[in-house]
Amino acid sequence: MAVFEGTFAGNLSNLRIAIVIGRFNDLVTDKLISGCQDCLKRHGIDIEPDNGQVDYVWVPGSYEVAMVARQLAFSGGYNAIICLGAVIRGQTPHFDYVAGEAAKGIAAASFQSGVPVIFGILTVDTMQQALERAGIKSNLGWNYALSALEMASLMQQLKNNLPISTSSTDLPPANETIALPKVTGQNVSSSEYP
Ligand code: INI
Repeated sequence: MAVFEGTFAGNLSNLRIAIVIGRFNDLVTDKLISGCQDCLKRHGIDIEPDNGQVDYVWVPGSYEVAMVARQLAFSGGYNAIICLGAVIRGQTPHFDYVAGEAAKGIAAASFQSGVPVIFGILTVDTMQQALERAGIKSNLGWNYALSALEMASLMQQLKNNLPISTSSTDLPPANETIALPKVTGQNVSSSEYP
């Protein structure tokens, strides 16, 4: 029986990471990005957008994060994807819909693609709670980046060491672009989706 565990050491120069960020509540999400970048940088990752190791994708809000994360995951170009957002409870049930769909969508993107997609969506009652988690007390952006590094490392280890072949059709090769289903205007049965 083997033990597999992600590590944070070694040469991470080949690692490619995408960060998907909801612009809604960007007072908070800007700070989560800074936390993420601090962690990645201190693990030797080049965080400059122009240098190709970390890509940044902005979307309107947390509701849209999963859709983009899924597309990035299926592109085969990333070892991990970090989703950042801040959903703050208001007077209406809106919070539950946005937070719920974001969580479900991010889990599905990860599960379907086999690429680690990190859930970095703050779900809180007040702006104060959000800010406390985005830099005032601690910055969870740091933790989300660390989870991405750990999962990228773990998935690589599993890929290299599992005793059974993982080349079956339900796991996309890491370096191969997977065609996303075309929108035809007709109903597409769920079985046609990867
Ligand atoms: N998006 C958030 O990221 N956080 C929120 O708190 C939020 N609230 O409260 O409405 C929010 N709404 C926007 C949503 O994510 C979508 O962008 C919008 O509904 C368009 O699809």
